[in-house]
Amino acid sequence: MTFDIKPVKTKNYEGQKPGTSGLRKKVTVFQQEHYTENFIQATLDAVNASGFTLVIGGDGRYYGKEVVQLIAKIAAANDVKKLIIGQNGIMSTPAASNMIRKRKANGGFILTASHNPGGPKNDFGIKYNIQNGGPAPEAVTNKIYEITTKMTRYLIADIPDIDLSTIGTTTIGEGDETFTVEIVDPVEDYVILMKEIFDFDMIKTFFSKNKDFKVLFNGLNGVTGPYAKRIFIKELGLSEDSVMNCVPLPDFGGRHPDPNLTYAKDLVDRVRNEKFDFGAASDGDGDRNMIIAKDFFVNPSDSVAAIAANAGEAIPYFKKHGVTGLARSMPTSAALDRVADKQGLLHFEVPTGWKFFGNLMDAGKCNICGEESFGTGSDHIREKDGIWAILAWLNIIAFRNQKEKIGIKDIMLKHYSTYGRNFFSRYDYEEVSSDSANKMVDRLREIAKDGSFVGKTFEGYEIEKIDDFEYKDPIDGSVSSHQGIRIQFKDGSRIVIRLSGTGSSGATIRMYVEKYTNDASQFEADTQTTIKSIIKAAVEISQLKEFTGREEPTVIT
Ligand code: VG1
Ligand code: CO
Repeated sequence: MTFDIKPVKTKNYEGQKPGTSGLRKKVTVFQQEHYTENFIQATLDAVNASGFTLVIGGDGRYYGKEVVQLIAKIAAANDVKKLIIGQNGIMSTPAASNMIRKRKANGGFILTASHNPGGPKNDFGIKYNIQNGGPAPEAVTNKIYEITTKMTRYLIADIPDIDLSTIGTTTIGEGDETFTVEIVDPVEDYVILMKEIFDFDMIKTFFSKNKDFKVLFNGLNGVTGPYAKRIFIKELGLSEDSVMNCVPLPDFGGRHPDPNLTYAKDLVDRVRNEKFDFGAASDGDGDRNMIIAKDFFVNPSDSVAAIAANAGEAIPYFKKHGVTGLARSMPTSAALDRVADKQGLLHFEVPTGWKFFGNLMDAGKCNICGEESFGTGSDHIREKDGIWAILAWLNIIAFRNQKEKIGIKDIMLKHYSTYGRNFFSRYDYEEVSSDSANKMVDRLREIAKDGSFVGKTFEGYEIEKIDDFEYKDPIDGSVSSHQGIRIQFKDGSRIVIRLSGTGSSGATIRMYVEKYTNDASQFEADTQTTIKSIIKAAVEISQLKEFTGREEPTVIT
Protein backbone atom coordinates (compact mmCIF):
# COMPACT_ATOMS: atom_id res chain seq x y z
CA MET A 1 0.00 0.00 0.00
CA THR A 2 1.24 3.48 -0.74
CA PHE A 3 0.01 6.88 0.39
CA ASP A 4 -2.43 9.25 -1.29
CA ILE A 5 -1.28 12.60 -2.60
CA LYS A 6 -3.78 15.40 -2.84
CA PRO A 7 -3.44 18.84 -4.48
CA VAL A 8 -4.84 21.68 -2.39
CA LYS A 9 -5.99 24.86 -4.08
CA THR A 10 -4.32 27.91 -2.57
CA LYS A 11 -3.98 31.65 -3.05
CA ASN A 12 -0.90 33.89 -3.10
CA TYR A 13 0.41 35.66 -0.05
CA GLU A 14 2.42 38.81 -0.41
CA GLY A 15 5.79 39.32 1.19
CA GLN A 16 7.11 35.74 1.40
CA LYS A 17 10.57 37.05 0.62
CA PRO A 18 13.37 35.52 2.68
CA GLY A 19 15.50 38.27 4.28
CA THR A 20 19.04 38.20 5.66
CA SER A 21 18.38 34.75 7.09
CA GLY A 22 15.15 33.05 6.03
CA LEU A 23 11.49 34.08 6.16
CA ARG A 24 10.63 35.62 9.53
CA LYS A 25 7.13 36.70 10.46
CA LYS A 26 4.83 36.70 13.44
CA VAL A 27 3.51 33.24 14.36
CA THR A 28 0.00 34.51 13.58
CA VAL A 29 1.11 35.26 10.03
CA PHE A 30 2.46 31.72 9.58
CA GLN A 31 -0.80 30.38 11.03
CA GLN A 32 -2.93 31.86 8.25
CA GLU A 33 -4.59 29.29 6.06
CA HIS A 34 -2.10 27.81 3.53
CA TYR A 35 0.57 30.44 4.38
CA THR A 36 3.23 28.04 5.66
CA GLU A 37 2.23 25.32 3.19
CA ASN A 38 2.75 27.77 0.30
CA PHE A 39 6.24 28.64 1.43
CA ILE A 40 7.26 25.01 1.90
CA GLN A 41 5.89 24.04 -1.52
CA ALA A 42 7.59 27.04 -3.17
CA THR A 43 10.90 26.09 -1.59
CA LEU A 44 10.66 22.47 -2.69
CA ASP A 45 9.79 23.64 -6.21
CA ALA A 46 12.63 26.15 -6.29
CA VAL A 47 15.24 23.51 -5.48
CA ASN A 48 13.55 20.73 -7.45
CA ALA A 49 13.43 18.45 -4.41
CA SER A 50 12.29 15.22 -6.05
CA GLY A 51 14.50 12.38 -4.76
CA PHE A 52 16.07 14.59 -2.06
CA THR A 53 17.18 13.76 1.44
CA LEU A 54 16.54 16.77 3.69
CA VAL A 55 17.56 17.57 7.26
CA ILE A 56 15.10 19.35 9.56
CA GLY A 57 16.38 21.35 12.47
CA GLY A 58 14.83 23.96 14.73
CA ASP A 59 15.35 25.95 17.86
CA GLY A 60 12.33 24.54 19.69
CA ARG A 61 10.29 27.71 19.40
CA TYR A 62 6.51 27.84 19.43
CA TYR A 63 4.85 26.39 16.29
CA GLY A 64 7.98 24.43 15.28
CA LYS A 65 6.52 20.95 15.80
CA GLU A 66 3.41 21.78 13.77
CA VAL A 67 5.57 22.97 10.90
CA VAL A 68 7.75 19.82 11.01
CA GLN A 69 4.55 17.80 10.45
CA LEU A 70 3.55 20.04 7.55
CA ILE A 71 6.98 19.75 5.93
CA ALA A 72 6.82 15.94 6.26
CA LYS A 73 3.43 15.74 4.54
CA ILE A 74 4.32 18.20 1.77
CA ALA A 75 7.79 16.70 1.26
CA ALA A 76 6.35 13.18 0.95
CA ALA A 77 3.87 14.45 -1.62
CA ASN A 78 6.67 16.09 -3.62
CA ASP A 79 8.72 12.90 -3.92
CA VAL A 80 11.29 13.82 -1.27
CA LYS A 81 12.78 10.45 -0.30
CA LYS A 82 14.01 11.00 3.21
CA LEU A 83 13.90 13.40 6.14
CA ILE A 84 16.47 13.43 8.94
CA ILE A 85 14.84 15.24 11.87
CA GLY A 86 16.23 16.30 15.25
CA GLN A 87 14.43 14.62 18.15
CA ASN A 88 11.37 16.67 19.18
CA GLY A 89 12.03 18.90 16.19
CA ILE A 90 15.11 20.36 17.88
CA MET A 91 18.54 20.79 16.30
CA SER A 92 20.69 23.91 16.49
CA THR A 93 21.47 25.78 13.28
CA PRO A 94 25.18 24.81 13.36
CA ALA A 95 24.30 21.18 14.17
CA ALA A 96 21.87 21.11 11.23
CA SER A 97 24.59 22.48 8.94
CA ASN A 98 26.89 19.72 10.14
CA MET A 99 24.17 17.07 9.69
CA ILE A 100 23.52 18.13 6.08
CA ARG A 101 27.24 17.83 5.31
CA LYS A 102 27.92 14.67 7.26
CA ARG A 103 24.94 12.75 5.91
CA LYS A 104 25.43 14.15 2.40
CA ALA A 105 21.86 15.41 2.37
CA ASN A 106 20.66 17.66 -0.43
CA GLY A 107 19.71 20.45 1.94
CA GLY A 108 17.48 21.19 4.88
CA PHE A 109 14.89 23.31 6.59
CA ILE A 110 15.77 25.10 9.83
CA LEU A 111 12.74 26.26 11.78
CA THR A 112 13.90 29.33 13.61
CA ALA A 113 13.66 33.08 13.82
CA SER A 114 17.04 32.96 15.57
CA HIS A 115 17.46 35.81 18.04
CA ASN A 116 13.88 37.10 17.60
CA PRO A 117 11.52 36.41 20.54
CA GLY A 118 9.25 33.34 20.35
CA GLY A 119 5.78 32.32 21.54
CA PRO A 120 2.25 32.60 20.12
CA LYS A 121 2.45 36.40 19.80
CA ASN A 122 6.06 36.57 18.62
CA ASP A 123 8.14 35.34 15.70
CA PHE A 124 8.55 32.16 13.73
CA GLY A 125 10.89 31.55 10.83
CA ILE A 126 11.78 29.09 8.09
CA LYS A 127 15.22 28.93 6.58
CA TYR A 128 16.37 26.73 3.73
CA ASN A 129 19.97 25.52 3.58
CA ILE A 130 21.64 23.98 0.55
CA GLN A 131 23.85 20.95 0.02
CA ASN A 132 27.02 22.55 1.39
CA GLY A 133 25.18 23.05 4.70
CA GLY A 134 24.96 26.82 4.30
CA PRO A 135 22.04 29.21 3.96
CA ALA A 136 20.53 29.32 0.48
CA PRO A 137 22.20 32.01 -1.63
CA GLU A 138 20.17 34.87 -3.10
CA ALA A 139 19.68 33.08 -6.42
CA VAL A 140 17.70 30.41 -4.55
CA THR A 141 15.82 32.71 -2.17
CA ASN A 142 14.82 34.97 -5.08
CA LYS A 143 13.50 31.94 -6.92
CA ILE A 144 11.52 30.83 -3.86
CA TYR A 145 10.01 34.29 -3.59
CA GLU A 146 9.12 34.41 -7.25
CA ILE A 147 7.29 31.08 -6.97
CA THR A 148 5.35 32.28 -3.90
CA THR A 149 3.88 35.04 -6.06
CA LYS A 150 2.38 32.51 -8.47
CA MET A 151 0.99 29.81 -6.24
CA THR A 152 -2.07 27.93 -7.38
CA ARG A 153 -1.78 24.70 -5.40
CA TYR A 154 0.41 22.70 -3.06
CA LEU A 155 0.61 18.94 -2.70
CA ILE A 156 0.02 17.11 0.54
CA ALA A 157 0.39 13.41 1.36
CA ASP A 158 -2.06 11.52 3.46
CA ILE A 159 0.44 10.16 5.99
CA PRO A 160 0.07 9.95 9.76
CA ASP A 161 1.77 12.48 12.03
CA ILE A 162 5.39 11.59 12.74
CA ASP A 163 6.37 10.59 16.26
CA LEU A 164 9.13 13.17 16.83
CA SER A 165 10.03 11.96 20.29
CA THR A 166 11.42 8.51 19.47
CA ILE A 167 14.84 8.06 17.88
CA GLY A 168 14.73 5.64 14.97
CA THR A 169 13.79 5.17 11.32
CA THR A 170 10.32 4.69 9.84
CA THR A 171 9.51 4.01 6.20
CA ILE A 172 6.10 4.77 4.77
CA GLY A 173 4.86 3.37 1.45
CA GLU A 174 6.27 0.60 -0.73
CA GLY A 175 8.45 0.02 -3.80
CA ASP A 176 9.46 3.24 -5.56
CA GLU A 177 7.00 5.27 -3.55
CA THR A 178 8.67 5.11 -0.15
CA PHE A 179 9.19 8.00 2.20
CA THR A 180 11.61 7.52 5.08
CA VAL A 181 11.83 9.52 8.28
CA GLU A 182 14.79 9.21 10.63
CA ILE A 183 14.64 10.85 14.04
CA VAL A 184 18.16 11.56 15.30
CA ASP A 185 19.85 12.72 18.50
CA PRO A 186 20.59 16.37 17.65
CA VAL A 187 23.62 16.62 19.95
CA GLU A 188 25.72 13.50 19.29
CA ASP A 189 27.19 14.23 15.84
CA TYR A 190 27.85 17.84 16.78
CA VAL A 191 29.87 16.77 19.82
CA ILE A 192 31.90 14.37 17.67
CA LEU A 193 32.70 17.28 15.33
CA MET A 194 33.73 19.60 18.19
CA LYS A 195 36.03 16.90 19.54
CA GLU A 196 37.73 16.65 16.15
CA ILE A 197 38.33 20.41 16.07
CA PHE A 198 39.37 21.28 19.62
CA ASP A 199 41.71 19.83 22.20
CA PHE A 200 39.14 18.69 24.76
CA ASP A 201 41.83 17.06 26.91
CA MET A 202 43.79 20.28 27.13
CA ILE A 203 40.70 22.30 28.09
CA LYS A 204 39.65 19.69 30.65
CA THR A 205 43.12 19.62 32.17
CA PHE A 206 43.16 23.40 32.33
CA PHE A 207 39.83 23.40 34.21
CA SER A 208 40.92 20.73 36.65
CA LYS A 209 44.23 22.47 37.38
CA ASN A 210 42.61 25.89 37.72
CA LYS A 211 39.60 25.31 39.93
CA ASP A 212 39.45 29.05 40.57
CA PHE A 213 38.79 29.76 36.86
CA LYS A 214 35.07 30.41 36.99
CA VAL A 215 32.90 29.83 33.91
CA LEU A 216 29.25 30.75 33.33
CA PHE A 217 27.25 29.92 30.21
CA ASN A 218 23.76 31.31 29.53
CA GLY A 219 21.64 29.36 27.04
CA LEU A 220 18.90 32.04 27.11
CA ASN A 221 16.44 29.09 27.05
CA GLY A 222 17.29 28.57 23.40
CA VAL A 223 18.42 25.44 21.62
CA THR A 224 22.00 25.31 22.93
CA GLY A 225 21.10 24.16 26.46
CA PRO A 226 21.45 20.42 25.75
CA TYR A 227 24.66 21.02 23.77
CA ALA A 228 26.16 23.14 26.54
CA LYS A 229 25.31 20.65 29.29
CA ARG A 230 26.80 17.79 27.34
CA ILE A 231 29.97 19.64 26.32
CA PHE A 232 30.76 21.89 29.27
CA ILE A 233 29.62 19.61 32.08
CA LYS A 234 29.87 16.04 30.83
CA GLU A 235 32.83 16.30 28.48
CA LEU A 236 34.87 19.11 30.03
CA GLY A 237 34.06 18.47 33.67
CA LEU A 238 32.61 21.84 34.71
CA SER A 239 30.13 21.92 37.59
CA GLU A 240 26.35 22.00 37.07
CA ASP A 241 26.18 25.60 38.24
CA SER A 242 28.41 26.70 35.34
CA VAL A 243 25.34 26.89 33.12
CA MET A 244 22.07 28.81 33.37
CA ASN A 245 18.82 28.94 31.35
CA CYS A 246 19.73 25.70 29.62
CA VAL A 247 16.26 24.25 29.10
CA PRO A 248 14.92 25.05 25.60
CA LEU A 249 11.52 26.73 25.97
CA PRO A 250 9.00 27.54 23.20
CA ASP A 251 8.95 31.20 24.27
CA PHE A 252 12.55 31.35 25.58
CA GLY A 253 11.08 32.10 29.00
CA GLY A 254 9.64 35.34 27.62
CA ARG A 255 13.10 36.68 26.86
CA HIS A 256 14.73 38.05 23.73
CA PRO A 257 17.18 35.21 22.96
CA ASP A 258 19.93 37.49 21.70
CA PRO A 259 23.33 37.29 23.37
CA ASN A 260 24.30 40.91 23.81
CA LEU A 261 24.81 43.32 26.69
CA THR A 262 21.15 44.35 26.67
CA TYR A 263 19.28 41.06 26.23
CA ALA A 264 21.69 38.82 28.17
CA LYS A 265 21.79 41.24 31.08
CA ASP A 266 21.31 38.50 33.68
CA LEU A 267 24.56 36.91 32.49
CA VAL A 268 26.40 40.22 32.31
CA ASP A 269 25.35 41.14 35.85
CA ARG A 270 26.32 37.79 37.31
CA VAL A 271 29.66 37.70 35.49
CA ARG A 272 30.53 41.17 36.81
CA ASN A 273 29.14 40.80 40.33
CA GLU A 274 30.27 37.25 41.00
CA LYS A 275 33.59 37.79 39.18
CA PHE A 276 33.49 35.09 36.54
CA ASP A 277 36.66 34.71 34.47
CA PHE A 278 34.70 33.52 31.46
CA GLY A 279 31.08 34.26 30.63
CA ALA A 280 29.34 33.25 27.42
CA ALA A 281 25.89 33.15 25.89
CA SER A 282 24.28 31.93 22.70
CA ASP A 283 21.10 32.86 20.82
CA GLY A 284 17.81 31.03 20.15
CA ASP A 285 19.15 28.77 17.40
CA GLY A 286 22.73 28.51 18.66
CA ASP A 287 24.64 30.28 15.93
CA ARG A 288 25.55 33.46 17.86
CA ASN A 289 27.86 33.91 20.82
CA MET A 290 28.90 36.52 23.32
CA ILE A 291 32.17 36.35 25.26
CA ILE A 292 32.59 38.42 28.41
CA ALA A 293 34.78 38.39 31.52
CA LYS A 294 34.40 40.08 34.93
CA ASP A 295 36.72 42.85 33.72
CA PHE A 296 36.30 42.83 29.94
CA PHE A 297 33.68 42.59 27.21
CA VAL A 298 34.97 41.11 23.97
CA ASN A 299 33.44 42.95 21.06
CA PRO A 300 32.45 40.36 18.39
CA SER A 301 34.59 42.10 15.75
CA ASP A 302 37.56 41.71 18.10
CA SER A 303 36.59 38.18 19.03
CA VAL A 304 36.92 36.82 15.50
CA ALA A 305 40.19 38.72 15.08
CA ALA A 306 41.63 37.24 18.28
CA ILE A 307 40.49 33.74 17.38
CA ALA A 308 42.04 34.12 13.91
CA ALA A 309 45.30 35.43 15.37
CA ASN A 310 45.64 32.48 17.76
CA ALA A 311 43.95 29.62 15.90
CA GLY A 312 46.91 28.33 13.91
CA GLU A 313 48.91 27.76 17.06
CA ALA A 314 46.30 26.79 19.62
CA ILE A 315 43.50 24.90 17.85
CA PRO A 316 44.21 21.41 16.47
CA TYR A 317 41.85 21.78 13.46
CA PHE A 318 43.76 24.83 12.22
CA LYS A 319 47.13 23.37 13.11
CA LYS A 320 46.23 20.52 10.81
CA HIS A 321 44.48 22.36 7.97
CA GLY A 322 46.23 25.72 8.21
CA VAL A 323 44.57 29.10 7.78
CA THR A 324 44.46 30.51 4.25
CA GLY A 325 41.94 33.30 4.44
CA LEU A 326 39.71 35.37 6.68
CA ALA A 327 36.43 37.09 5.93
CA ARG A 328 34.05 39.46 7.64
CA SER A 329 30.74 41.08 6.86
CA MET A 330 31.00 44.66 5.63
CA PRO A 331 29.82 46.43 8.83
CA THR A 332 32.18 44.33 11.00
CA SER A 333 35.26 46.26 12.11
CA ALA A 334 38.55 45.98 10.26
CA ALA A 335 40.27 44.28 13.23
CA LEU A 336 40.21 41.02 11.27
CA ASP A 337 41.82 42.65 8.21
CA ARG A 338 44.75 43.70 10.38
CA VAL A 339 45.37 40.08 11.37
CA ALA A 340 45.13 39.00 7.73
CA ASP A 341 47.58 41.71 6.66
CA LYS A 342 50.14 40.91 9.32
CA GLN A 343 49.93 37.17 8.79
CA GLY A 344 49.83 37.40 5.00
CA LEU A 345 46.38 35.81 4.65
CA LEU A 346 43.65 36.43 2.10
CA HIS A 347 40.81 38.55 3.37
CA PHE A 348 37.33 39.35 2.15
CA GLU A 349 34.55 41.80 2.93
CA VAL A 350 31.09 40.41 2.14
CA PRO A 351 27.55 41.73 2.66
CA THR A 352 25.71 41.08 5.93
CA GLY A 353 24.50 37.48 6.28
CA TRP A 354 26.31 34.18 6.57
CA LYS A 355 25.19 33.02 3.12
CA PHE A 356 27.92 35.16 1.57
CA PHE A 357 30.76 33.19 3.21
CA GLY A 358 29.76 29.81 1.74
CA ASN A 359 31.28 30.16 -1.72
CA LEU A 360 34.58 31.44 -0.31
CA MET A 361 34.76 28.49 2.05
CA ASP A 362 33.82 25.94 -0.59
CA ALA A 363 36.60 27.36 -2.77
CA GLY A 364 39.10 27.03 0.09
CA LYS A 365 39.67 30.78 0.27
CA CYS A 366 38.36 31.42 3.75
CA ASN A 367 38.66 29.41 6.96
CA ILE A 368 37.63 31.79 9.73
CA CYS A 369 34.98 34.46 9.47
CA GLY A 370 32.75 36.63 11.55
CA GLU A 371 30.10 39.28 11.82
CA GLU A 372 29.82 42.12 14.30
CA SER A 373 26.39 40.75 15.24
CA PHE A 374 27.87 38.13 17.58
CA GLY A 375 28.42 35.64 14.77
CA THR A 376 31.71 33.76 14.56
CA GLY A 377 32.60 30.60 12.72
CA SER A 378 34.83 28.62 10.42
CA ASP A 379 34.82 26.25 7.49
CA HIS A 380 34.05 23.25 9.72
CA ILE A 381 30.43 23.90 8.72
CA ARG A 382 28.66 26.58 6.67
CA GLU A 383 26.87 28.46 9.48
CA LYS A 384 28.13 30.62 12.27
CA ASP A 385 28.52 28.60 15.42
CA GLY A 386 28.05 29.83 18.99
CA ILE A 387 29.38 26.80 20.88
CA TRP A 388 32.32 26.59 18.45
CA ALA A 389 33.31 30.19 19.24
CA ILE A 390 33.11 29.55 22.98
CA LEU A 391 35.22 26.41 22.64
CA ALA A 392 37.69 28.31 20.46
CA TRP A 393 38.17 30.83 23.25
CA LEU A 394 38.48 28.11 25.90
CA ASN A 395 41.00 26.23 23.76
CA ILE A 396 43.08 29.38 23.25
CA ILE A 397 42.97 30.17 26.98
CA ALA A 398 43.96 26.61 27.89
CA PHE A 399 46.79 26.71 25.36
CA ARG A 400 48.13 30.09 26.51
CA ASN A 401 47.93 29.07 30.16
CA GLN A 402 50.41 26.28 29.63
CA LYS A 403 53.08 29.00 29.78
CA GLU A 404 51.58 31.80 31.88
CA LYS A 405 48.44 32.61 33.82
CA ILE A 406 46.47 34.64 31.33
CA GLY A 407 42.81 35.57 31.01
CA ILE A 408 40.50 37.09 28.41
CA LYS A 409 41.50 40.68 29.16
CA ASP A 410 45.24 39.94 28.93
CA ILE A 411 44.75 38.14 25.63
CA MET A 412 42.86 41.09 24.18
CA LEU A 413 45.33 43.70 25.45
CA LYS A 414 48.18 41.70 23.92
CA HIS A 415 46.21 41.53 20.71
CA TYR A 416 45.79 45.32 20.66
CA SER A 417 49.47 45.87 21.30
CA THR A 418 50.25 43.83 18.18
CA TYR A 419 47.45 45.03 15.89
CA GLY A 420 46.06 48.21 17.41
CA ARG A 421 42.44 48.53 18.52
CA ASN A 422 39.37 49.11 16.39
CA PHE A 423 36.74 50.60 18.69
CA PHE A 424 33.36 49.52 17.42
CA SER A 425 29.73 49.94 18.34
CA ARG A 426 26.33 49.39 16.75
CA TYR A 427 23.24 51.47 17.43
CA ASP A 428 19.89 49.89 16.55
CA TYR A 429 16.73 51.91 16.10
CA GLU A 430 14.01 49.26 16.19
CA GLU A 431 10.44 49.42 14.90
CA VAL A 432 10.86 52.68 13.03
CA SER A 433 8.21 53.26 10.36
CA SER A 434 9.37 51.59 7.14
CA ASP A 435 8.48 54.65 5.15
CA SER A 436 10.71 57.05 7.08
CA ALA A 437 13.57 54.53 7.27
CA ASN A 438 13.44 54.04 3.50
CA LYS A 439 13.35 57.78 2.89
CA MET A 440 16.38 58.27 5.10
CA VAL A 441 18.36 55.60 3.25
CA ASP A 442 17.22 56.89 -0.15
CA ARG A 443 18.64 60.29 0.71
CA LEU A 444 21.94 58.73 1.77
CA ARG A 445 22.06 56.85 -1.54
CA GLU A 446 21.65 60.15 -3.36
CA ILE A 447 24.49 61.69 -1.37
CA ALA A 448 26.65 58.66 -2.09
CA LYS A 449 25.92 58.98 -5.78
CA ASP A 450 26.45 62.71 -6.24
CA GLY A 451 29.54 62.91 -4.03
CA SER A 452 28.33 66.22 -2.57
CA PHE A 453 29.42 65.36 0.98
CA VAL A 454 32.99 64.38 0.17
CA GLY A 455 35.39 66.83 1.85
CA LYS A 456 32.78 68.05 4.36
CA THR A 457 33.62 67.85 8.05
CA PHE A 458 31.29 66.71 10.84
CA GLU A 459 32.34 66.81 14.50
CA GLY A 460 35.92 67.14 13.32
CA TYR A 461 35.75 64.12 10.99
CA GLU A 462 36.37 64.84 7.31
CA ILE A 463 34.50 62.62 4.85
CA GLU A 464 36.80 60.93 2.37
CA LYS A 465 34.33 58.68 0.57
CA ILE A 466 30.67 57.63 0.65
CA ASP A 467 29.30 54.65 -1.25
CA ASP A 468 26.47 52.15 -1.30
CA PHE A 469 28.17 48.79 -0.85
CA GLU A 470 27.95 46.40 -3.76
CA TYR A 471 29.49 42.94 -3.68
CA LYS A 472 30.58 40.80 -6.56
CA ASP A 473 31.09 37.23 -5.41
CA PRO A 474 34.63 36.33 -6.52
CA ILE A 475 33.64 32.70 -7.05
CA ASP A 476 30.37 32.77 -9.00
CA GLY A 477 30.35 36.42 -10.11
CA SER A 478 26.89 37.11 -8.67
CA VAL A 479 26.30 40.74 -7.69
CA SER A 480 24.48 41.96 -4.57
CA SER A 481 23.72 45.68 -4.56
CA HIS A 482 22.48 48.18 -1.97
CA GLN A 483 24.11 46.39 0.94
CA GLY A 484 24.59 49.48 3.10
CA ILE A 485 25.91 53.03 3.03
CA ARG A 486 29.59 53.35 3.93
CA ILE A 487 30.90 56.70 5.09
CA GLN A 488 34.67 56.65 5.27
CA PHE A 489 36.56 59.43 7.09
CA LYS A 490 40.08 60.68 6.41
CA ASP A 491 41.46 59.39 9.72
CA GLY A 492 40.30 55.83 9.01
CA SER A 493 37.12 56.02 11.11
CA ARG A 494 33.95 54.77 9.50
CA ILE A 495 30.16 54.85 9.70
CA VAL A 496 27.90 52.25 8.10
CA ILE A 497 24.13 52.59 7.87
CA ARG A 498 21.79 49.86 6.65
CA LEU A 499 18.34 48.48 7.25
CA SER A 500 17.88 45.13 8.98
CA GLY A 501 16.61 42.18 6.96
CA THR A 502 15.54 40.00 9.89
CA GLY A 503 12.78 41.98 11.60
CA SER A 504 9.13 41.01 11.45
CA SER A 505 7.47 44.40 11.83
CA GLY A 506 8.41 47.95 10.85
CA ALA A 507 12.03 48.73 10.02
CA THR A 508 15.20 48.56 12.09
CA ILE A 509 17.95 51.05 11.26
CA ARG A 510 21.42 49.82 12.11
CA MET A 511 24.17 52.37 12.52
CA TYR A 512 27.70 51.00 12.91
CA VAL A 513 30.69 53.13 13.88
CA GLU A 514 34.36 52.34 14.07
CA LYS A 515 37.50 54.17 15.14
CA TYR A 516 41.04 52.84 15.08
CA THR A 517 43.91 53.63 17.41
CA ASN A 518 47.42 52.27 17.86
CA ASP A 519 48.08 54.52 20.84
CA ALA A 520 48.66 52.06 23.68
CA SER A 521 47.47 54.54 26.30
CA GLN A 522 44.01 54.36 24.69
CA PHE A 523 43.61 50.58 24.55
CA GLU A 524 41.55 50.41 27.73
CA ALA A 525 39.46 53.48 26.97
CA ASP A 526 35.68 53.21 27.17
CA THR A 527 34.18 52.45 23.77
CA GLN A 528 31.13 54.72 24.07
CA THR A 529 33.26 57.68 25.14
CA THR A 530 35.71 57.04 22.32
CA ILE A 531 33.09 56.95 19.59
CA LYS A 532 30.72 59.58 20.96
CA SER A 533 31.55 62.27 18.44
CA ILE A 534 31.40 59.85 15.49
CA ILE A 535 27.91 58.84 16.58
CA LYS A 536 26.99 62.51 16.64
CA ALA A 537 28.39 62.88 13.14
CA ALA A 538 26.42 59.81 12.00
CA VAL A 539 23.14 61.19 13.35
CA GLU A 540 23.85 64.54 11.73
CA ILE A 541 24.88 63.20 8.32
CA SER A 542 21.94 60.77 8.14
CA GLN A 543 19.40 63.25 9.55
CA LEU A 544 18.13 60.30 11.57
CA LYS A 545 16.25 62.44 14.07
CA GLU A 546 14.54 64.46 11.36
CA PHE A 547 13.43 61.36 9.44
CA THR A 548 12.45 59.10 12.34
CA GLY A 549 11.80 61.35 15.31
CA ARG A 550 14.05 59.08 17.38
CA GLU A 551 16.32 60.67 19.94
CA GLU A 552 17.93 57.49 21.25
CA PRO A 553 18.63 53.98 19.90
CA THR A 554 16.69 50.95 21.19
CA VAL A 555 19.79 48.80 21.66
CA ILE A 556 23.49 49.62 21.78
CA THR A 557 25.99 46.82 21.30
C1 VG1 B 1 21.23 40.28 11.45
C2 VG1 B 1 22.72 40.57 11.58
C3 VG1 B 1 23.49 39.71 10.59
C4 VG1 B 1 23.14 38.23 10.81
C5 VG1 B 1 21.64 38.03 10.72
C6 VG1 B 1 21.22 36.62 11.03
O1 VG1 B 1 20.79 40.66 10.16
O2 VG1 B 1 23.00 41.91 11.37
O3 VG1 B 1 24.86 39.94 10.76
O4 VG1 B 1 23.77 37.42 9.85
O5 VG1 B 1 20.98 38.90 11.64
O6 VG1 B 1 21.64 36.23 12.30
P1 VG1 B 1 20.04 42.06 9.87
O7 VG1 B 1 19.68 42.02 8.43
O8 VG1 B 1 18.88 42.10 10.79
O9 VG1 B 1 21.04 43.12 10.22
V1 VG1 B 1 20.77 35.08 13.16
O10 VG1 B 1 21.54 34.70 14.49
O11 VG1 B 1 19.30 35.71 13.08
O12 VG1 B 1 20.68 33.74 12.11
CO1 CO C 1 20.84 32.87 15.25
